[in-house]
Order: sequence, then structure tokens, then C-alpha cells
Amino acid sequence: MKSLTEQMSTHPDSATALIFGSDAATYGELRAAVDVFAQTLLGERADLDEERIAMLLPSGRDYVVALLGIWRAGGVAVPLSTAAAAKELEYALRTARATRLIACEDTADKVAAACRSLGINILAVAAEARDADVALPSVSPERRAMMLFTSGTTSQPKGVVSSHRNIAAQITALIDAWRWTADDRIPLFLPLHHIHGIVNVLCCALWAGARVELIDGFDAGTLLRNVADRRYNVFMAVPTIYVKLIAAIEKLDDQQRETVCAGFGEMRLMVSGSAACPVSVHEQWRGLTGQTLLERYGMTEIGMALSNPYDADRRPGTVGQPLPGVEVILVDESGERIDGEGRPGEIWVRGENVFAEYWDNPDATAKEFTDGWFRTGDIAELDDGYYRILGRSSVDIIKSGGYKLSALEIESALLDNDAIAECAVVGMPDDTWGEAVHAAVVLANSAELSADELRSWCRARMSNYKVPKAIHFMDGLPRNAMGKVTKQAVKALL
Ligand code: MLC
Ligand code: AMP
Repeated sequence: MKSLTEQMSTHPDSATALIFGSDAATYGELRAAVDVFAQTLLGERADLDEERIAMLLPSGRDYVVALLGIWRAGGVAVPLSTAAAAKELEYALRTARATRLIACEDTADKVAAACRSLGINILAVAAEARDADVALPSVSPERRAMMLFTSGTTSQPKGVVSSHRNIAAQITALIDAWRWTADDRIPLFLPLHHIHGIVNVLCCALWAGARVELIDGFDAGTLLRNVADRRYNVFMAVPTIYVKLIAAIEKLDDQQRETVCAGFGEMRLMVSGSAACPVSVHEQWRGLTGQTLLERYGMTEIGMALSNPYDADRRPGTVGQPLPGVEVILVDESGERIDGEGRPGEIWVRGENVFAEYWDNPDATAKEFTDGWFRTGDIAELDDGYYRILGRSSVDIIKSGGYKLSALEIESALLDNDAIAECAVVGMPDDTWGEAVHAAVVLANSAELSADELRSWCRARMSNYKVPKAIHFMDGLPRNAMGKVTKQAVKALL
């Protein structure tokens, strides 16, 4: 199987690869910049031999050059969130055992102290460019390529490691199923430390020889203007973004609304994923733009697994069928495979798309696999040949605006506050975020703390999107006969 950089070498030099601000880069320019950066990273070495190189970069040309340069030189890219708190970044750098970090002027300060204490060198993309003509290594598909941090049922995020083969399999499944071509033009406004933005948008577009417009963060106004100008024909977003776009479209005057909706209506493909898209949002979107969103299901560990069809019936409320090369089964609580329709079971996935391992965590890796199948923790049923996601096996995982958050991680951070005796974090249904983080908090004897004080205390310690949207002060938490806090009872109380 080809790697992304090998596939990119087949695209014409003059074709536009990236648009960023008022600038652009052709495939020829991008390839040259990637090779120079790979050489810079190598220095006198022949191969980075899976050295973990972290990236803390906003969306832009340098991000793409850094990611592909690390891959080209045989390293493991560890893209980090520019929205993360210093403490979270320090944890990721330490866990990945990163040795170098690529940053820019705006991001370097946040990690400077952590890098100093961990002995990590900070470098920039442009400043390090040089002309030395060093041969680049040949990197086998089995080698580790990327580590993405994912929150889950543990109080600390795990590093999900994918090989070049895994990533190529994730990309090619979508190239096939969604008919990517070199004529495609897509905006990329999603965060670049998760597979939705990295694999589904950036890597797929580069694989196809298409054009990606890099926009640093979602801004409805900018996007609607660009859509009115017909700059894109493919669009991928999380449900929260469609909710926000609907609200923004509704504020436009009649003429603007007509132009924008026609712009969306003319696109060849609009995809929703990373969280359940409510049927009402599907319907509103179709009502406004005439587009039937294609909903699909995926996960950091597996890329995309299930997708509604490109050119057959797309059914709101379902996530379609397995993608090419991806095997999916449903398994009941006793471990038996479910064959019929209408019976809920856990989604198990197998294929080259499935990740290699949790970094430095063989126990966690072993725990999530049975007979070569990755157990997702998501529950689904088959409904007339289409998979329907019913929920998750763990109440401690919250999906807010497409981000997967761990209730345990947020609780553990809250408990660092001396005023808090105990707490329980849960995800409550929310029209905009899908689920919103709520915290039930019991204060220590005689402690005083307002919700606003606690929220600003949180901001210094966690990514802003993890900060509880609501804080409920309580006298005690509901517990079962074993003395364990029952999250379902907490949710019922809230
Ligand atoms: C922002 N905020 C959030 C939030 N995003 N709160 C809860 N959940 C979120 N997801 C808060 C901020 O903290 C801030 O709060 C306020 O909202 C405004 O921040 P913002 O940055 O201006 O918001 P906005 O740009 O509108 O961001 C919303 C968003 C963003 C939906 C564009 O969350 C986003 O890009 N989500 C996508 C995440 C993603 O790519 N997931 C894919 C994972 S991979 P305050 O209090 O400071 O005002 C995966 C696999 C798969 O899931 O299947 O794809
Ligand atoms: P992450 O770990 O951030 O990659 O998030 C993966 C999780 O997002 C999956 O395990 C699902 O719970 C959820 N998810 C992704 N797509 C969908 C979808 N279309 N419908 C419901 N849940 C989804």
C-alpha cells in the first residue's frame, strides 16, 4: 500500500494544494517544502526511527509541512491541541516521550516551561529550513506514523498510535466511498489534533490531489461568505457546526440567505459525523439547502467504519453500512455475535484501518481487543440494513460538540480544588453541543466557592471546551448500596 507522500508525488506540480489566508501552495511547492523540512529534522541521521515529534501549530501551511515532513523522515507525528491548557500539554509530551516540538511564535510560550523540564527542543518550520541534499529514508507501511490523544474511561488520555498502513487504509476507504477527485475543494476549519480534520479532510484531499482551504477555527460568517462565493464543493463538519450554521443562516437577509443556501445546495457532498446528528438537524438542513447530509460513524482508533451511501438512500438517524475494507459486527453482552436486525449490540471493528496500539500501554490495548476485533464501546442495531447508533456502554464518556471528553478526567481535575469534597461529572442532552458537561459538586465543610469562581479556576487547568457548562452545588451525591456514586441517578437529579 502506498503512503500519502508517495501518492502525493503523482499530482501535477502546478495544481493548488493549499489555500491559507490570501496565500496558496501548489503540490510542487508543498512537496519541496516537505522534503526540505524532512531533511532538516534528519540532520545527519538517515532515519528518525519513530522519534516522537510533537506539533503545536495553528491550522496553516506550516502545520501541513510539519506533519508530512515528520512522516517523510520516518518520525511519529504527535499533533497537540492549540486550545489545551499547559498542564494537559505537559502530560501529552511526557507520555509520548517526545524529543522535539514544532511550534510557532504564538504557541511556543505555552509549552516553554514543560519543554525545558522535559528536555524537549522547540523548533519552527520556516526558521529551520535549509538546502542540504540528504537522502530521505524509505519508511515501511508497518511503522508507527501518528499518535493522537483520546479521552476515555480512564482519568488520563491515552495515545492512540496508527501506522502508515492504518492511515492509508483509513484514507483510501473514504476516497473510494465518497468519490474524492482532484477537482474537489474543501474548507478545513476543524481542530487539527483529531482524525476528523486530519484524516477525513486534510489527508483525503491531499491523497486525491484536491484543494484544501485551511481556516484556523470555525467562524460562521467567514464560511457563509465563502460558500456564497462557491469556493467549495465538499464540506465536512460535526453536528454542532450544522446547528451553528443554521442559526447563522437564519439571521441573514432574504437575498443573502438564498445565495448561501444555493451555495450549499450545489455542493457534491456534505458530511456530518463525530457525534449523532439529530434527525431534526438533518431535516432543517435539507429544508434550507436541499442537501441530504451524509452521516457516518468513526473513532480515533479506527478511522471511519460506517457510512451512509454516496449515491443511494441516505437515512437520517442512521450511519449506513461498513466502508470498503472495514469489517463490522455487533456483539451482545455474552460475547455472541448478533446476526438479525433490531437487536442492540456493541460495535466491533476489524481491518487495516484499526490502530496499532495505545502508546506504552499494552494492558489497555489488550483490554480493548477480542480475537483481533477492536471493541468500540458504542452500541448499535441494524435497522433495515442500516446501522443505527443507540448509545455508549460507558456513562463516563461525553461527546460535546464532537469532542470526546472523559468525565473521570474532569472530576480528577475538579478534586484538585481544596474547596471540593466530592463531585460527579455527567453529559446532559443539549441542543447545540449534543451533550453538555455538567458537574454536581459537594463543597468541603465551611468552604465557599461560586460557580463562576470554579469555572475560571477550571480554565487555567483544562481545555476550554472541557470546562463544565453548568455547576450544581449539592449536599451529597446519590450512591448505590456499595457506596458508589450512580451517574444515572445524578443525571436524573440534574
Ligand atoms: C467550544 N466550546 C465548547 C466546544 N467548543 N464547549 C463545549 N464543547 C465544545 N466542543 C466553548 C468554548 O469553550 C467557549 O466557551 C465557547 O464555546 C466559544 O468557543 P469557540 O471556540 O468560539 O467555539 P466554536 O468555534 O463555535 O467551537 C465549536 C466547534 C468546536 C463545534 C466549532 O467545538 C469544534 O471544532 N468541534 C469539533 C471537534 C472535532 O473535530 N471532533 C472530532 C474528533 S474525532 P466560553 O465559556 O469560553 O465562552 C472523532 C472521530 C469521528 O470524533 O468520528 O470523527
Ligand atoms: P473520538 O474518540 O473522539 O474519535 O470519538 C469517537 C466517538 O464518537 C465514537 O466512539 C462514537 O461514540 C462517536 N461518534 C462518531 N460518529 C458518530 C455518529 N455519526 N453518531 C453517533 N456517534 C458518533
